Amino acid sequence: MTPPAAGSTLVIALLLMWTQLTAADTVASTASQTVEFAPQQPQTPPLTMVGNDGAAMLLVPAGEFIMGSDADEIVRLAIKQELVEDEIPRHRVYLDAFYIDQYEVTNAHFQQFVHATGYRTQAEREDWGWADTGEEWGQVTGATWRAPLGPGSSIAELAQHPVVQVSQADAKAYCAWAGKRLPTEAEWEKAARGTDGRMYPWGDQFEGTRLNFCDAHCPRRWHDPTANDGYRYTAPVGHYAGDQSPYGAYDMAGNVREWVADWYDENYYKHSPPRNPSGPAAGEQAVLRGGGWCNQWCSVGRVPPACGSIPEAYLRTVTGQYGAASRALMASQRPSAP
Ligand SMILES: [Ca+2]
Ligand SMILES: [Ca+2]
Repeated sequence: MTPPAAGSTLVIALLLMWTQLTAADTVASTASQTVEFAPQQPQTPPLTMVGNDGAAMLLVPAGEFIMGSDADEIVRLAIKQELVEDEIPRHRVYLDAFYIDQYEVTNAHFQQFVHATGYRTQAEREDWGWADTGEEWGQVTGATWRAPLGPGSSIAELAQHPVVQVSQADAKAYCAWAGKRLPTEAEWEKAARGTDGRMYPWGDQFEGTRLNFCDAHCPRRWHDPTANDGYRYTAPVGHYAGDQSPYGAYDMAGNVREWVADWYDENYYKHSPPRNPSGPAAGEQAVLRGGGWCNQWCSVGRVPPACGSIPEAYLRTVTGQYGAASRALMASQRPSAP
């Protein structure tokens, strides 16, 4: 006779346990000293938790969501289709439940990681980073997460701002230290837009007061002179109550762009698997998601290629090594599907 599979054995054991409890309950009710047994209820994962790094995390329940964009959205938003071909079409994707950081990783948390491990970022080892030089980006010697704009700058007043000048490899090292991993692109997109296919974390209409983007303070020629978000570069994480996703994650439209785990393939959305997609098996560039302080939005025109980005929260962007924060995802405590 073929032995039962391990799963079957578990089911049988649980059923036996329930039978014994029921019998014991009956016996107990007739005894002089009553012992009560509460029926076991299915465990519902908590909506929030705190990671090993002390960062707040949010539950994104299992289920389907709408990923990507359709050509009609591109027309409605007056975006050139060739710039967003890589996020077409809209398609349904199922994801298991997961927890994701509520905020971009801060300088304070990254500093904890560095103090604990002695880690040196890629920019520190190579002694340069892409940094703002006034009108454009430039390769600036000495620009690192400790000195985001190069020599003379510091993070002394920026403890609650997102860490920048980190490569995807740096972000992965941070996540490993915190017992987490980077979100997949699909996980990031669901955490940002919820299940209904909206274009921004808050809805379908761009509103320049809801996020840190290239406003009147921004040192780029494509800045929006009519908007004032209060910050020339990064803002403290969670500063904009309006830039909050349906699950409660902040700054997924603005502030800094964020590393995800996936390799980039411009055709991936056209053939990605419908359940838990994890990106192409290999590639040369990694995906960044969301907009940043230097990005303009559809209300004010196009982002030049020098910025390396597309001004929609859900448009897929590719970039080089530096200049983004990471939003870490907890993998080791992934809950069972509710
Ligand atoms: Ca700004
Ligand atoms: Ca962001």
